[in-house]
Amino acid sequence: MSKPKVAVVGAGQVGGSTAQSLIQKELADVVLIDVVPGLPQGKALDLSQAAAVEGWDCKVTGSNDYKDLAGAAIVVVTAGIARKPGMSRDDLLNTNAKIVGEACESIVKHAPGAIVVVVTNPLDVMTALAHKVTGFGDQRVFGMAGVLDQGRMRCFLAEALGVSVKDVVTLVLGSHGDSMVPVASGCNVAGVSVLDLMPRDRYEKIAQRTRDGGAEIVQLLKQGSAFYAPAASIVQMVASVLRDEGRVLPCCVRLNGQYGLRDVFIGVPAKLGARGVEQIIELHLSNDDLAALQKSAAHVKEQVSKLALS
Ligand code: TXD
Repeated sequence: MSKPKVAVVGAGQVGGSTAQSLIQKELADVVLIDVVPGLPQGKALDLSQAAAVEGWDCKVTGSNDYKDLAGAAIVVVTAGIARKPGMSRDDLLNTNAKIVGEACESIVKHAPGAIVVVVTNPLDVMTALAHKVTGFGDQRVFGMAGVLDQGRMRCFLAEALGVSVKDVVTLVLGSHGDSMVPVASGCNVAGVSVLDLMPRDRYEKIAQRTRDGGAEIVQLLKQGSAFYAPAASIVQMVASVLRDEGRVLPCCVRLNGQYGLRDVFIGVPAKLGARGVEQIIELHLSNDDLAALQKSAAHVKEQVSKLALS
């Protein structure tokens, strides 16, 4: 039986792991696209052989030609450079804007009906750029970051409290950067508020570690940034679209008045189904959390204005 096609632009660390996880779950046939000759072809061949060993019934191909985007239901954009120790995500702005802009022009040309999931950093700005360049509209262009940030926080809280990650619920809004907004009232263990389980200062340290979660890994790896958890997060979002699951996941989406914000891409919970972003969920936030989200959005707007998009 033929499977939907997912194109992953950028066959680097995140792209390769994403392709692996997509075929492992038998969600889609995958095409990896990269500018480096041989890289996507080599990874695709290796992954095809892994699939043969494991019995995963999916095809993986690699290409240096954007024409091979044709027929993709979803295009995941991971192309660009990653951070080095000491760099912020914003330091990647100009280099990655050029790469993501080009990729999006090719998506319009070769996969005009696709849903676009943006991953490249700085995430919120690149998602705004992809929205502008593709013109695909608010439903079909969104970014991955919140699933990862919430996962990181879930990992830290489960470890601190000595409980299963399965029972920890977290809520992280805002930009995928220093102004990220972990929300204490949205964090609980099997329904019990996290602030009833640990002192506030301990919670605050975990919230800060979540904000710094990417940088902690960059420091350790010394070359490149995180990729296993990012890939797992991408695949959760892609699965919700391909299987029309309607999962409510934190996504970088364009707001249209929700949270008092307009025409800005920022992380909030959204329902993901076959049409992409099917609903934006507006939470009742405390004044402090709302102010933090608005501040985060102001930062994204400022960064977007540096791109001179309009
Ligand atoms: O939460 C999130 N959104 C993120 C984002 C989590 C992890 C990583 N995040 C960002 O994704 C990271 O900061 C980077 O901007 C991207 C990709 O990270 P990755 O770790 O995969 O970087 P690599 O290994 O350097 O891979 C990037 C690939 C590399 O193979 C390049 O040759 C390729 O992108 N590249 C291109 N492919 C296609 N087309 C063009 N134009 C192109 N330019 C570079």
